[in-house]
Amino acid sequence: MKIIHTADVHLDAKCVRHFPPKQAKERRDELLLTFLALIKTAAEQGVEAIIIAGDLFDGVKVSATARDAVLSAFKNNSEITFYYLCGNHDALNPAELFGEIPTNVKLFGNGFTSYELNGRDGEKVVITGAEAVGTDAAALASSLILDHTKCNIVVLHGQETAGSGAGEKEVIPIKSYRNRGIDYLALGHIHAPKAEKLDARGTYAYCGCLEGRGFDECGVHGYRLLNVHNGQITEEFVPFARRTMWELSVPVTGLSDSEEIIKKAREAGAEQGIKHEDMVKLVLCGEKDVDAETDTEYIGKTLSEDWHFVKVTDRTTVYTDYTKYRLDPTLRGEYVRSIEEAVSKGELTSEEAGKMIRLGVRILSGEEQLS
Ligand SMILES: [Mn+2]
Repeated sequence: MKIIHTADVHLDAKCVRHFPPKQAKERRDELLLTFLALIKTAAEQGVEAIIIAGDLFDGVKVSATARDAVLSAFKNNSEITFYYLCGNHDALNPAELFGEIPTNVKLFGNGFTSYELNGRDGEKVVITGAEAVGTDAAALASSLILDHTKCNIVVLHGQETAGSGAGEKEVIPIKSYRNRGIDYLALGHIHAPKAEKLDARGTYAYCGCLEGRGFDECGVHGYRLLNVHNGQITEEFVPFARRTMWELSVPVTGLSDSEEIIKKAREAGAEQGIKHEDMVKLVLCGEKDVDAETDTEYIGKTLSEDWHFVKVTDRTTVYTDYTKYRLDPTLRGEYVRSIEEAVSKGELTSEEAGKMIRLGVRILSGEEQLS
């Protein structure tokens, strides 16, 4: 029997922190499309259950589009049982949100609730979960009672902790779940995938979010596929996101213009395996010579033909070679020398001086208009 573990889909998340409005809307649509694609894949592969370990929705504002699409997908895939445990972001009660709960959708409450899942191949699993929001984590852990002779999956949503969880909410004291008869602890809340041994018997795992919503969610995203055979669970992480977010650092030290930076960024992207459909935050770093021509807008626009979306962030420091201007008889030389003097007197920091020189030299060379 195959089971999918997903979580942190965050449907209807605004996505505006990292993207302009157009891309944010596109990303919102894609969160929904990928979740629906996951259900389609599950149906095609004969997956019998999908565990949603919290944060299916992002908050109180749920669009009619997302609500209706999710409800239809649940109803149209009656051969799959959905175990939907609400996380801290699922602000709305599912029964109120959907107006009905299809029979193939199982919900959890504040205390542990167990469901028996009988596979078409005769495998049996008990799926037990509790919505930890607002409950003392240590008390919740101690209230778990499982039949050790059965194959047990436990579902929780929260931040793992090495502590006892006493007096804490929305945390999961991992050690309190050891030697409790758990074969697989399906977790949600942390957005990067992770799996570790729980004890001699079981594994605990975060599946991570299904799609990155911004450049703070870089890296591979997908779901975990569980296979139950002879009462034993084996699992694997399956990459599934349609786009990967990347933060790509490009050192520009020694590069003299935008074209050279673009070339270097393309090389770095190819080295990392960035694909055409991916989204990239390009971070220019290192020391930029004050004479170097860098047009971040042009760089971003050019690379947007290589990758789906590119945001350029300039974190370079400016390097000024004052010796080049010592003998420059023009107004530009005069200007740079006056700034050098101000730096030596401590009236300007070298960073401020670099900015002034960069702008001043371009204006004096007629490249920039003083407007
Ligand atoms: Mn969460």
